[in-house]
Amino acid sequence: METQTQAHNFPLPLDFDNVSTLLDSYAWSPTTLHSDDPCHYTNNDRKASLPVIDIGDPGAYDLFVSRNRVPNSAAVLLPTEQKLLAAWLPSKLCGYGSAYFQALYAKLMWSEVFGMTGSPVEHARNLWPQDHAKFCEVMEQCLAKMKTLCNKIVGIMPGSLGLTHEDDMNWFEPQNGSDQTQCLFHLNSYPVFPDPERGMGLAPHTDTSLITVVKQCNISGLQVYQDGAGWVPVEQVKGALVVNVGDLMQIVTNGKFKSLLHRVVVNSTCHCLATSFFLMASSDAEISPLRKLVDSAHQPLYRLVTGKEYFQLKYKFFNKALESIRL
Ligand SMILES: O=C(O)CCC(=O)C(=O)O
Repeated sequence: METQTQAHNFPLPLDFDNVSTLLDSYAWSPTTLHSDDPCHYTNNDRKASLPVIDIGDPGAYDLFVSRNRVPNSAAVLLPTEQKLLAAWLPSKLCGYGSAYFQALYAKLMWSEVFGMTGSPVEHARNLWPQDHAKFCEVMEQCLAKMKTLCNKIVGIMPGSLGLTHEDDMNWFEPQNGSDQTQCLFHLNSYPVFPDPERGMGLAPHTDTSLITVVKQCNISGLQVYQDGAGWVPVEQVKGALVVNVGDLMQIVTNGKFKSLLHRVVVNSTCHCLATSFFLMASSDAEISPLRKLVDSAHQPLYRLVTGKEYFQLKYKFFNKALESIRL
């Protein structure tokens, strides 16, 4: 059985409160960056201007923000020794730790994440033995509401490619009693970093998900990679959540929606708390380009994979996982 001790083999967050000097292991420079990241410095002349979409749900932002502000601060601001009681269990994608791709980069990221799939009770009980009910109640409500919101967004997106619901957009809806999607919720923490030019909150990556909904913090370090422009900060839009396209969406839309290469940089004045909600495929869901997007002029770009197989490929090939299933 997997134990908290085994989980310690995975990179655990540093005791950020007690670091007074910049440790070399956290100091990034262009030469230490992954080859997928050709341009380390931020292009501050540009802002990624995002399309703002009103999905007709006036409560969506408030629901996400007001409900999870309290749990986020309650969880990620605990003392390190307490957080270690709920250290990451890889097979459950739950608990405290660093992003799974930390091991692929030579330098360490200045961030920590409290991850949850389904119920956080087991980990929350370790953190607050007598007092976890409220945290769990709020997080479970939030997970359920976010899943509804994400399904709505995912239902709308193929429509913009000219598909109707009958076409075959219902592939992610429950079939034969089994749910085709699963969710992963991350409470992200990016403490103040002494030298932001050399710090990396989350290294460049694409998400495995269909879509990811991000609630940025006030001074967000979220940046996207744009061909020709390099790393561009994401414009903050008041009252809006950011929706990232993930790898699975690129597969089902046969490359029409592109998975977004992004990263998070740190700053020297503000401890940022952000939240990411990933809508994933369940492990037995079968994922392939939608039939209506494939014809003699548009050959399928990707072979069929199950959710489980793609998660394994992502662990193995990381940002090259899509290429590994290319036909
Ligand atoms: O924390 C953020 O601002 C974004 C997080 C993110 O990109 C991710 O979790 O993949």
